[in-house]
Amino acid sequence: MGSTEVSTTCPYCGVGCGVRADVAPDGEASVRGDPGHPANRGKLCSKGSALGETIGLDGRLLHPEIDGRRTDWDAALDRVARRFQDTIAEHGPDSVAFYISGQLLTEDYYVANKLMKGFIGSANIDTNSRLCMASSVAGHRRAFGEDVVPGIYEDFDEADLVVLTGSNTAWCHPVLYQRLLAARKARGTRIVVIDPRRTATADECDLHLALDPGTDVLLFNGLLAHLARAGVLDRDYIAASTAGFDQAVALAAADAPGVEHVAKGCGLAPADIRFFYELFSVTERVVTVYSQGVNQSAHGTDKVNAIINCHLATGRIGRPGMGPFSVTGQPNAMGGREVGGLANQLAAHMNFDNGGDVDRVARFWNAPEIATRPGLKAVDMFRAVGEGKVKALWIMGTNPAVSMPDAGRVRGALKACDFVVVSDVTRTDTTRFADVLLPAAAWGEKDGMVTNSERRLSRQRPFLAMPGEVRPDWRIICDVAIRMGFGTAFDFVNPAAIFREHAALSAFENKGERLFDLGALADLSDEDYEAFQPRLWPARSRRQAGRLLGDGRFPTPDGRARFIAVRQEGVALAATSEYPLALNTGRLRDQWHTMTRTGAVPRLMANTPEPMVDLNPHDAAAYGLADGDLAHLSTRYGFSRARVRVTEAQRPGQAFLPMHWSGHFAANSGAGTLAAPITDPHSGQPELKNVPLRIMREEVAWAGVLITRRNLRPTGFVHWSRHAVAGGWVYELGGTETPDQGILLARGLLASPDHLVEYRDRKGLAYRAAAVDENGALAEALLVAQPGQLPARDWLVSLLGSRAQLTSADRHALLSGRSPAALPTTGRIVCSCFNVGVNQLADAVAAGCYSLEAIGRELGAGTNCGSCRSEIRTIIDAGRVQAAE
Ligand SMILES: Nc1nc2c(c(=O)[nH]1)N[C@H]1C(S)=C(S)[C@@H](COP(=O)(O)OP(=O)(O)OC[C@H]3O[C@@H](n4cnc5c(=O)[nH]c(N)nc54)[C@H](O)[C@@H]3O)O[C@H]1N2
Ligand SMILES: Nc1nc2c(c(=O)[nH]1)N[C@H]1C(S)=C(S)[C@@H](COP(=O)(O)OP(=O)(O)OC[C@H]3O[C@@H](n4cnc5c(=O)[nH]c(N)nc54)[C@H](O)[C@@H]3O)O[C@H]1N2
Ligand code: SF4
Ligand SMILES: [Mo]
Repeated sequence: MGSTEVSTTCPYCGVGCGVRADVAPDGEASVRGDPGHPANRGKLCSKGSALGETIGLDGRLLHPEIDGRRTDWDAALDRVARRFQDTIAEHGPDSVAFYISGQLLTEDYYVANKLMKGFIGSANIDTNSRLCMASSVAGHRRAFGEDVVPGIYEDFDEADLVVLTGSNTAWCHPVLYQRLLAARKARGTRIVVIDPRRTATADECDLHLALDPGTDVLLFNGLLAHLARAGVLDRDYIAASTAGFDQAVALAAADAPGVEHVAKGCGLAPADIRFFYELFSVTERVVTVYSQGVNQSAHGTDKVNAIINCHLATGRIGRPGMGPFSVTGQPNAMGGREVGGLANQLAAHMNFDNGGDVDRVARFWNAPEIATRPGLKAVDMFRAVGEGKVKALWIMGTNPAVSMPDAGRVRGALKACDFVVVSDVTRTDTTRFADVLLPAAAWGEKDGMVTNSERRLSRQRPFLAMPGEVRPDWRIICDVAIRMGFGTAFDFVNPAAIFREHAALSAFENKGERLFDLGALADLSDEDYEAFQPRLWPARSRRQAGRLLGDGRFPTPDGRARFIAVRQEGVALAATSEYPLALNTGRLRDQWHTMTRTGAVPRLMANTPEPMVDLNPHDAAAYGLADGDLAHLSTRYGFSRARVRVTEAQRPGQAFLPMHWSGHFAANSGAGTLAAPITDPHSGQPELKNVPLRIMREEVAWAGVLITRRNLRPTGFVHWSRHAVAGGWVYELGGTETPDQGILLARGLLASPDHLVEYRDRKGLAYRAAAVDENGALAEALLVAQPGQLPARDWLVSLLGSRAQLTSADRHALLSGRSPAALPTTGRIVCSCFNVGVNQLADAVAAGCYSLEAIGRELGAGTNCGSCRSEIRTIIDAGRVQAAE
């Protein structure tokens, strides 16, 4: 392919930014924000801007494998089809399952769903959206009758109050967050952040409510009761458009009898709650944005409905600048919900429990064997795999060995399962369990549709040739379906053909009962599909859609929305003396999930190169932990290790661990291993934000660092973690053995222990070694010392990147453990768009740059995606304090 620019969509978060990608004739790819895309108008965040650095073929799966050995596609597809057929013949359709992903494109998702529900005849297909959006889906269905997000991004521009609850928007939906900050600048939008942690999002707000974990229902019940008491209700709207108000408000008032009661239950100051309730009361244009702090909860669905209740009571839904707004996580979380990829949905917003839907879909698909009841939801599905009830499992585009709660048990289940198929683009902790491994086409190679948080359909278009033998997911699924004998239903020639059928199904016998309707797109030609411009659904006609539900009519049988009476329940698992802390897990600014793509990009690893657990100073002191110590974390499900970061952002009694680290990046630093498989009764979504935790110091006796060009997976170490740097990798090592033994163990990682310059101190407590390549440039270096005694290594890392021939001064320095010259170290990277480190920032502040603008002018930092601005502000504040002392 040439060097023409291709318009496509970012494969990360649900903001769904448009991307222009360009491959130069020399193969170098570059990306920039698409100024014509309505979701981002040209902007990208740190992850989006680094997309060009993620498309290398390092580590890509290029050929199918059976039992770990390379094979050809025919053999692999035959094996998958035959094993699924045999298992179904012997044990019935419910003995097989698919576990898929919100990162698949709509067409992939559609054929996977059609194959399992329509033709295999089981609904055992669930997706990682179960861990992500299921509570929002259930809450929307309870309140609105259908899984509908009423708002659009313009509501962020037009609101006067934006409540961000359980959403670290600044890091997780950065471009949308910057859009909100721009609106705040222009019109003074008030922002309230509700999050137990003081996140980067809470840095810029009028009020931060650091509520106790899991107490959102009480807070919003209190709000509903307050709205009723204060007479801030839209009585006409409640009468004309809703049902169930009296019961809901009665229960809310009983649950939250007054502000003092709410304050106590949520661990908040009464004045702060009053301020929030007052702001909500007097502001008509309110958007309440929510995400995983709401969804990933044992009471997530109730949280969603407690929020929606307040919007229904004030009639603030679907009008400019108003509404509840569940932001989606993955690039195609919304598309997956459209096709019905969850085990308890059927297809195209049709359901098992809705009379006539099963028959309707069966006729449309010509699928008499269609499933007639819901299948297993993710947590139950893996339990059934472990119990041997599900005997053949196909995993596509997700890494459950890392991301599922109780991940240790999930790995055990995968190991025990008779037949596991994995479609992925790279090796992961999950692919280790694959009997058949299928190499999928990746972003940049794939072709299809995705839908973002505001229901906007956008195209992902290829701009790279497919490497090796990879194939797109839809093709792989259809090829298996054909081999299973379902040929005529899966003889699609391209994604456009699948999309047309998906659109036609959404419009099939739909006289307005289902808002999800793409009827106007059912006859798109291949050329129209190719040229498709981003547009919102519904697409019943050619006219562009906008907000939904603003007319006060809802897709329920009587056209009314439902208030849901909810009460605050206790936490799913209470702290005990053995597990006294509450562990919260979630995301970092620059990483994507299990790091299969972002983990290989040095500038995205630079901000937080190691797995860190955040602790309040009070708890750190109580457990004898200091900043930088290695901690041993355990819950009743498993254990992990991470380095302690002491921070006031964390409230006493709570800890936060990022969800990102897998076995590819650390020995044992997973969050999934610690998380509880306890689920919300309505949505089946697991509680991933609160599990009782014990934390202890890990008594390491030695620490090491290996700086190397090689991509290794160390074994036998108590702890290791690694991060990508220019030219290679840095491995942090540590153990409880004596330093002597530690040195022996660490030396085993060196490529050629015989061609080294080495130094060992006489007491055997410190060791330094380096190996050079045939050109005299540094190939690897190993430093071992007692904990806290490791020499600085920035200069060695830069030597690895520069590939310059070592001077004799360098060699001397290597052995003395001191940098040859006072090297200006950038320090830990804060701004990953411009690669600006904490030391440079501190220097600039010392030189008088006291504002974000001044820093931006001086260093560029913070002027692109903006997601580092809160951290820069902290550095400015610290610098000013120092200057004043
Ligand atoms: N950088 C980055 N961005 C991403 C992703 C990524 O991996 N990296 N992933 C994408 C995906 S799939 C998703 S789902 C989204 C998730 O986006 P977010 O939901 O914004 O991210 P999280 O960090 O999971 O959790 C959000 C916040 O919920 C808070 N929280 C925990 N418990 C409670 C509670 O009881 N009540 C309230 N009100 N808040 C609570 C946490 O402290 C956390 O700050 O991000 C998307 N964007
Ligand atoms: N403790 C804890 N656990 C969590 C969460 C949390 O907050 N805390 N959040 C949960 C949430 S919201 C989510 S969304 C999940 C995410 O968890 P996962 O879905 O497990 O995370 P990813 O790392 O994004 O996995 C995607 C996989 O798909 C592969 N892939 C990429 N593109 C393609 C493609 O085109 N085709 C195929 N076949 N494969 C592809 C990638 O290489 C990668 O292995 O984690 C959940 N788990
Ligand atoms: S905000 Fe960032 S990660 Fe999300 S779609 Fe836009 S560029 Fe991609
Ligand atoms: Mo997610």
